[in-house]
Amino acid sequence: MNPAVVPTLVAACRRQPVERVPIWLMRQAGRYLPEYRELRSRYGMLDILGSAELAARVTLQPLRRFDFDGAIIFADILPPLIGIGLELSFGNGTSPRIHNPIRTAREVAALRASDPRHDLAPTMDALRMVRAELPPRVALIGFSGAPFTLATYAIEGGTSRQFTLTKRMMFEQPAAWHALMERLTRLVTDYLIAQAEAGAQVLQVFDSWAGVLSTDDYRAHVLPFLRQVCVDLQPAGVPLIYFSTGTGTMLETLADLPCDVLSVDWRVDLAAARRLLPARMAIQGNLEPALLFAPAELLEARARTVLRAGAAASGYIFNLGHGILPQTPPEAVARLVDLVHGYRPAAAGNAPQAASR
Ligand code: 1CP
Repeated sequence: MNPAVVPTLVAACRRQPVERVPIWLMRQAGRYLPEYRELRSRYGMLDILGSAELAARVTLQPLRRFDFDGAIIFADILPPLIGIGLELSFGNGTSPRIHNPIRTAREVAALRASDPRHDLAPTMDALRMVRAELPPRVALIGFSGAPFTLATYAIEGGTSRQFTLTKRMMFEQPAAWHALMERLTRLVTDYLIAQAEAGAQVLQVFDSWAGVLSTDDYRAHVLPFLRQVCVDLQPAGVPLIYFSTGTGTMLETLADLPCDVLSVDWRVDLAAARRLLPARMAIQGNLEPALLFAPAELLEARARTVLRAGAAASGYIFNLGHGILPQTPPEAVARLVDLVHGYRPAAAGNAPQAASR
């Protein structure tokens, strides 16, 4: 890799001026691509994740079709839980399951120590393989689930609608909750640092279910652990993106996180987010994912609205408000990438804007 080239995505994370708005899409490697479905018909999810060669190949699939500015490593938020003793399976077209969920203080105490460098070695090898293949202008993105979102899977045993067991542990067994969150915070931090060492140039933490909490509970039971992740990651020198959904009413709380980029969902008004968030934070988002099914003119009009608000200041990354949906037509993705790259950000070539608060 040419060390002189700073990928546009990395520059935008640092709020440096860019010539064009960088774009990548959450879940860009996956089920909307026929070449992924073909490979997945022959291999199980854990087989792909256990093979550096297959994981690297899937990571690169969308890059062969689209001019994305980032390649997110093909992995999942749940396999790191295997290392601490959880039994995980992925079905075909069904939600992943954890067969020995954690519900008591005793079960938290019995969790094993995990070294992600060793326990997730194929993912680390895949990162190195992908970095060697990518052009220098494309950033390699590593990721992890956030402690809270991982806790919901560990406690519920799978996906959930009400998250009752999770909230009950939080309220009924605060010591067990605290101990579990501490274990997950350590795991997430070690996993992200290992990915940075293996070549990831940007890291994203997915807190997909954070929006089920009240602001007070988020502040008391989640934020301190996330803050720890952000602080412990600073020495790695890799920008950190925090993504959550359903948290539009908590932006002022999220503004307290010492992360580099906040990724907001489609419910958030981007111009309002710009006003509420501190100028030290870059913003990522937030096109409604279902707009990729809309007629071309509607997709383009709505993408332009997002671009105008997002790219009004430096420190902006175009993305969807959540992951790309499985049935999405790949042609719509191609159209979106062209549109974003054709847009000239108002802040291009200018110094980063002065702090607005
Ligand atoms: O570009 C990419 O797709 C990168 C790989 C990636 C990522 C970033 C996968 C592969 N999963 C994830 C993150 C992930 N996994 C999240 C956070 C992002 C989000 O909210 O969308 C979550 C909540 C999961 C958990 C998970 N894994 C689910 C959701 C289940 C639920 O609770 O509703 C599912 C269906 C999986 C399996 C999975 N992970 C990835 C893929 C392509 C799949 C489908 C497996 C298949 O059938 O091929």
